[in-house]
Amino acid sequence: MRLSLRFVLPLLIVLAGFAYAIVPLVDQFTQRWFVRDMDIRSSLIANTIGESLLEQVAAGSKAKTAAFFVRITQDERLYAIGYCAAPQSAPLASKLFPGDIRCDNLTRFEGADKNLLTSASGPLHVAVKPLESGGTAAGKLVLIHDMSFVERRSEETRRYVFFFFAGLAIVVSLITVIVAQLSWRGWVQGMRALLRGEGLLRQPPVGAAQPEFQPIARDLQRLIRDLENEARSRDEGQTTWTAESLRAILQGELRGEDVIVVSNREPYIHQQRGDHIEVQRPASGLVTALEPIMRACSGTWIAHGSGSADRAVVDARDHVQVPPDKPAYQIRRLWLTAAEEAGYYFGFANEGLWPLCHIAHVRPTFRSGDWAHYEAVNRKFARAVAEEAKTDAPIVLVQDYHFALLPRMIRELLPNATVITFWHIPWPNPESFSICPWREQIVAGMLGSSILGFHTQSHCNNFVDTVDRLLEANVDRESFRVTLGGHATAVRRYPISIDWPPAEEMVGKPVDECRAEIRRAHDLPADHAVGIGVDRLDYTKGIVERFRAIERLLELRPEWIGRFSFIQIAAPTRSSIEEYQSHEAQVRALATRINDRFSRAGRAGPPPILLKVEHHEPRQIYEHYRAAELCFVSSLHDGMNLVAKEFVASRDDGRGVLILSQFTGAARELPEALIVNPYDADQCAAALHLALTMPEAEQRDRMRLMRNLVAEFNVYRWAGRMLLDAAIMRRRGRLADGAATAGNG
Ligand code: GDG
Repeated sequence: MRLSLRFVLPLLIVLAGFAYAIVPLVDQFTQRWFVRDMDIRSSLIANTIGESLLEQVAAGSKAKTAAFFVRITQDERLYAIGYCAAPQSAPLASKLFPGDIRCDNLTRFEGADKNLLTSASGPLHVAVKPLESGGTAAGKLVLIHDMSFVERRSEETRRYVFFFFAGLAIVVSLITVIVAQLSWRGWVQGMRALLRGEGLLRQPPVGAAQPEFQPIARDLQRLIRDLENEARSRDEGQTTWTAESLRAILQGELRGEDVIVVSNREPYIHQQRGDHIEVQRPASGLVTALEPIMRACSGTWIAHGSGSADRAVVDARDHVQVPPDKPAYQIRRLWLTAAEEAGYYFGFANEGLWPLCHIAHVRPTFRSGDWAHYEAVNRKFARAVAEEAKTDAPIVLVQDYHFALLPRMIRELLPNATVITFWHIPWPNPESFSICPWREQIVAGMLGSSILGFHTQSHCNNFVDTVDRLLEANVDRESFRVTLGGHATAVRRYPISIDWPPAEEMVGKPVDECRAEIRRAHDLPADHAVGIGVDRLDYTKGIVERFRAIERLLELRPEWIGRFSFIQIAAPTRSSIEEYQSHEAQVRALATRINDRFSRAGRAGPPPILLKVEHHEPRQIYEHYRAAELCFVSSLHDGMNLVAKEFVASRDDGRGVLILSQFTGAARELPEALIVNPYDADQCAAALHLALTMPEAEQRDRMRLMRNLVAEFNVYRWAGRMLLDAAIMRRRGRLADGAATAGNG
């Protein structure tokens, strides 16, 4: 429709122009040309025949003159001829000479524009030419030409001109259509690229580079980015991030769109305990962070059903509503065979990618069989996403290193989905990552995401460097956007956090009660100093280094022997992996050795290390945080570390000291903690002593600053920022699609 209009419109304009302006103009011109022609012709005839005519007139033979006239008027155009010797005389004239031309009215026809006469036989041209003989006037010759041929010629010329203009109009229309098509497509593509943030610079709209547009495109891009940043900071400045504000974003910005989370670990595990079923919350930072978000948005969480009673509680479509006491969203459980779990989860994810991404000096193990399972399980989850999606454009939050291939697979099944992938662990430098045999596939799989998030800017930098090293992708370091095969991924930093304010059930019990109960439960005197550590029993958490630091404290500051104990909550994790088994054995042995050493030191009293290798409920963990003088996080490498933030959140009494490894993402946000190098036992021992002796006022000052930060940068902001960015991206996408649809219409 649009195309035909573009074609027909110029055509109509040209033809109408022809009818109204060109035709009269052409008529006028042709007539003027022919009149001039007739004048010249008449002068020529007069000059040629003038002399012999005068001779015949002088000879007085009227018959000869008539015959002379007949001969001359045989010329098909010369209609009639006449001679006036004087104004009073009658004209000597040929047969068709019009009667209304007389010798006394010849002056009527002597002006340039007065020489036309209309007769019964058509238009006539009258030329009056004075004759001379021997230098004196000798009458006037009247030459009358038939002008009807002018009409015919004019008609012919009009036809030619019409065809010429019609042809011209078609050519003009075609050119208009082609130019319009090209520039519209270019404009649409340019706008799309701009909206994607790639700019016209990276993908010139019509193939060739257009350097003259580059500065404009760059300015435009910058302007859009500035506006977005402004909007962002306005959002951040104004919004207090809570479950409610997150819900408002989901319902407002995202118009209640379909939200699907995919993670390996499920947020609620149903375990068979004898004849009853127990619901367990797993020890996982990821679950801790996502659970409040899912409560807020009521979506679907797809995860591996790993509990012994998981199958018993699901419906026919493998769904179960959670939390059990107050259902707010649903889990879709996926069942894995033992071989799949061994290859995908324990093998490739935890023996390959986990040590690959953490600098903890444990070598990764790569097996092609594990890789095959990893690929197959990722595909299985992709199919589940497609099954669970209620629209063709859901928002899918893909969690962690178990699903590096999933983003691309989802995009293949649901090209319009907005895939937000969050990588909860660090991303190593390109050299380290390159030892993975399937490095390219992993990176390309992740680049199926719309947004790819890491905790810190250095992880983003490492990822972008890795892409640059491994793939032929377009890497824009200014906007941190990577384009692979025409699809763009925004690589962004979203530091994860925790629920704020902490739930009443976590901090409801007064600190004094917590102190008393925890000491009582562990057989510690009421005034005993307590330190706390809470981790999965993972070699990256630096539990061995932590114990060595405690040992060093007791060596350097023996006054703490018998007066200070460190409670280590160590949740069993990945225990079928050999590395984890030997790590657990090492941790247990070290705790025993240190406890033995300082019990033998002669001073009776509680052991310095209380190692609790068992699962705890979040409420119990918070009770421990609130009971302790200090919390020690000594990770050798950690994406963020939520324990540090939880400890801060739990201390509404303003007391307690956080000792935090410099190799955690959290160290960048909590500089008021005592930041340590976990490999430096002396430094850590000094920090322990400092924490145990820190004046209350200093504790409060540090704690206040840290609590302010965690309150402001809570988990709702983490999720809200990602979802807002996704909303902006979807809006841009819709704009670009709208423009493209309009362009194709
Ligand atoms: C990854 C990254 C990143 C601990 N023991 C038990 C238990 N926990 C809870 C803690 C805390 C969480 O587990 C552990 O948090 P981390 O941050 O240390 O997390 P990782 O599991 O290593 O997770 C990490 C995190 O993802 C989030 O992105 O911070 O860097 O490695 O919430 O309280 N919870 C329960 N029982 C326990 O025995 N229920």
